[in-house]
Amino acid sequence: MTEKLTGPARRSALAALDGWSEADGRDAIAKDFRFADFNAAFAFMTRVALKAERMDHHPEWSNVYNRVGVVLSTHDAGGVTARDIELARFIDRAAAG
Ligand code: H2B
Repeated sequence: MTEKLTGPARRSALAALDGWSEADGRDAIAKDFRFADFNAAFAFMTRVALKAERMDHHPEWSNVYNRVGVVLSTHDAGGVTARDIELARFIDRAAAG
């Protein structure tokens, strides 16, 4: 199983990401995205969904029109692991188009 990221390794992994922060009240990272409209938001979610299936690692997310809130955590590990960091990097690229 992938190890939970803690301490300095976690802080530097998070610092290397763009705009991700510690989720409130749980061991997870989070970021909110805003797009031009629902079509752009859903296209983004589709790109992320296909990647999530390939990785067998899935985001927790919500969508309201052009906004998508994403929370990443590795359920099996009960916290943030390198798999969440990898998916977060992909998600940032997918949001950039
Ligand atoms: N996604 C996330 N975020 N964490 C997991 O531990 C996880 C997952 N486990 N997607 C996978 C699916 C597991 O439940 C299946 C059975 O491989």
